Amino acid sequence: MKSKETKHVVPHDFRPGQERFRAEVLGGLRKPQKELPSKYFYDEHGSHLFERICTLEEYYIPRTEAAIMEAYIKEMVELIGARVLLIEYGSGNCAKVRILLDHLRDPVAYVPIDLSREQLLRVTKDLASNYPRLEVLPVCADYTSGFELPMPKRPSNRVVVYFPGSTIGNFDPIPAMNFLEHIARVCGPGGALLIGVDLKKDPTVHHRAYNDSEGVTAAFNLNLLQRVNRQLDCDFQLEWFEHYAFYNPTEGRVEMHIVSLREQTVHLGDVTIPFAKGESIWTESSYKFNLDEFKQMAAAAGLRVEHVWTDEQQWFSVQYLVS
Ligand code: AVI
Repeated sequence: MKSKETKHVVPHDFRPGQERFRAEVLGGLRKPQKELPSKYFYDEHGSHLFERICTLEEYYIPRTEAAIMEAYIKEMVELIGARVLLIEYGSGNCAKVRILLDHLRDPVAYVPIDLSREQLLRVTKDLASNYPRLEVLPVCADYTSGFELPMPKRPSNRVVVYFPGSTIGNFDPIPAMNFLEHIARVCGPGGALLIGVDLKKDPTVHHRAYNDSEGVTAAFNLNLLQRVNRQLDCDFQLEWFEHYAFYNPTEGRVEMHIVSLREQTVHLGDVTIPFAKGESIWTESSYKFNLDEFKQMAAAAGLRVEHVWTDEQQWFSVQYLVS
């Protein structure tokens, strides 16, 4: 008979297949402003690079969010209450959720949702041994598309979605609002969302965060082309492309692009993709908010901001929203 741990680490698998990956890459590269979806950054190597970004001095988000969580965890778990079903979108290495798991009162189950199956398998195994009473129900999926949530064995008092790291900033405004609406539906009446939201600040701070001195963000960005080469029979020549990131104050977002350093042609299977010198592929947007902007977007999605915690400099916020 299989051990309890072995049973826990088999994720429900709803990963987008190779066909969808190819269709989305081709669709993006055929647009007048070429683009690639940022969700594809996170293959094994990309996830590893992202973990390194999270340790960089310039990338203030993880440490600022962690400090807010540590300072106010008691207030947070008080609001969340006992016996909740906790769902995390884009759980990554599941490092951030541990502070919640350490303090929540008798959580019924934890559902980490992520695209990286390897990472999910690894962290789910660790969680099962660190939190033996907790039912861990991993789901391997693109959380922006529809999939079924697993049912925990025990009934819960409330469904709480945890969405840290300001990943909401990687959605454009309308999709962000739609996604919050989707979360409100998942939580149901009486449910809640605990979300990390990056705030607008001095643009030079934004700029440094996405142009680090060690070039890790550049490697993270360019790894997307390497992934496309590896998985889709493509021939991007990495030395002829360059990372480019800047803060766009009109739109309130950091834009990451990959710029072609010369006129060139790339082949994806039998499809030819021409690049002019200086032409870019837009790979990511990271929207930054002020508290009122976020409140309004949440309200349009049917969520009410019940509490906001910030750091002293007001660089980042953790917010508790109820449906
Ligand atoms: C995951 N996401 C919130 C990060 C961000 O800041 O937009 C991804 C990232 N891109 C470059 N550095 C970090």
